[in-house]
Amino acid sequence: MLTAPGQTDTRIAQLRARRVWDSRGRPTLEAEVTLADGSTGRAMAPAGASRGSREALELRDGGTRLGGLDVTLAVAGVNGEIAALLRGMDAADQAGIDAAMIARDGTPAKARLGGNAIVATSLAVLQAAAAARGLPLWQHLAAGDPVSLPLPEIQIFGGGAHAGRRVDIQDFMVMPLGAASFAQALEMTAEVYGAAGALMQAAGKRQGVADEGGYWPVFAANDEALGMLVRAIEHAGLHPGRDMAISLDIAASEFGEGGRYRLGLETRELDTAQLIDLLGGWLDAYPIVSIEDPLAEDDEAGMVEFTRRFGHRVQIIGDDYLVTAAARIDHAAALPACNCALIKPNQAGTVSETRAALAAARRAGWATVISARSGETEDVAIAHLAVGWNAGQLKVGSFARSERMAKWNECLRIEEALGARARFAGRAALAID
Ligand code: 2PG
Ligand code: MG
Repeated sequence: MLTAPGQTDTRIAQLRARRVWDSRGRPTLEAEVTLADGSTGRAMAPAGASRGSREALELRDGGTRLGGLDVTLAVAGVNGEIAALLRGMDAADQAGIDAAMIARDGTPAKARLGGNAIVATSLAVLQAAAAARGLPLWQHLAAGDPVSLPLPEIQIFGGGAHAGRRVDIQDFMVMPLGAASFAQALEMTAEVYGAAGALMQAAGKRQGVADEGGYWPVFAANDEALGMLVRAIEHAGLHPGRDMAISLDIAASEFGEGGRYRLGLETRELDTAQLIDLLGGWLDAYPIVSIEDPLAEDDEAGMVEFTRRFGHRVQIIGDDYLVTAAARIDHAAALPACNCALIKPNQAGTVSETRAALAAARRAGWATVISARSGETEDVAIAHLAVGWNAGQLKVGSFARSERMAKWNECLRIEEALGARARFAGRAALAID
């Protein structure tokens, strides 16, 4: 392929990976792509703690060093096999590049080359293609279609697998429904996060933060956290439900299997119907607008029943249950189970599969939430995916720790760049009216 002067040459000239460190101080990898015209793109792989069993698998070294978590094999795979495969391919052909990596890996869950190696490479290629066009990533992705700043879902208390299972429920979050802009949404969030910290302090319960920056959950019962959340919203001078609503990630696969749920903070083991009733009681008592993974990933009948009972009044997000897989979303939509999909690029393993999952959710008439992982980095690509794909909602953890704030702050930059054209997705982005 010859390029005329002034044109870009988006063939991949070089791909390399290096080991870097994530927000939990664990090894992860960064991929860096250089194109023939000199454009570059870089991306880091995040890592989950509460993972769905059908997610793309991370390739970790195993053994005893660094807890078995090192990524030298994954880095070597990028520098060797994947680099040889992609050299000379066109970075503008994301689908072709992702398909080539999937085929070369040859396993259903990307176990051989590693979902971590593949997703970092896929995102780095995407970044390089945007750079070659001289466009910010969100604009490259939008391809002229309408975009919006996402309604954020922000953690205030972190629990479950992110806080030593101090409480059962994983994410106690807020959503600033009354905001008119992304900038205002963050300002309202800052007031609530500050108020929650002050209330925890006054109650003698302020003991630092969990993995995603939410306060460490020193509560005797799961619903004590919900009460505290409502008080924090009120102390911030906001109206619970109208200005600032509650969103939960139950992450039920972490404490449930085979239709039995063992909640450490409740007095008994619950079956599916009892857990649904418990959560239904919370929906009645608190201004909750969104709930993620209310049942375990293996409890499909429970998901269907929960959706039948509450799908008309609350957003029901599938995370571990759907694992950012278009086929699983199609399947769930037909049941129906859920009305919203969590979209995590590293669950799918490539940009193309992530985009396909988003498209499947859209076809089903569902809402979508682009999401970070509990192990994150300073990479802000997901902020651009949320805007450029017009996903409507974004979940990146709490309102502390810079691997979280970097993403929120990137959205502020994009909102500013859009100027008068900026549109905030707001309340309308939810799966419910
Ligand atoms: C989730 C995520 C983010 P993890 O369950 O939605 O909170 O957690 O990355 O540990 O899977
Ligand atoms: Mg989740």
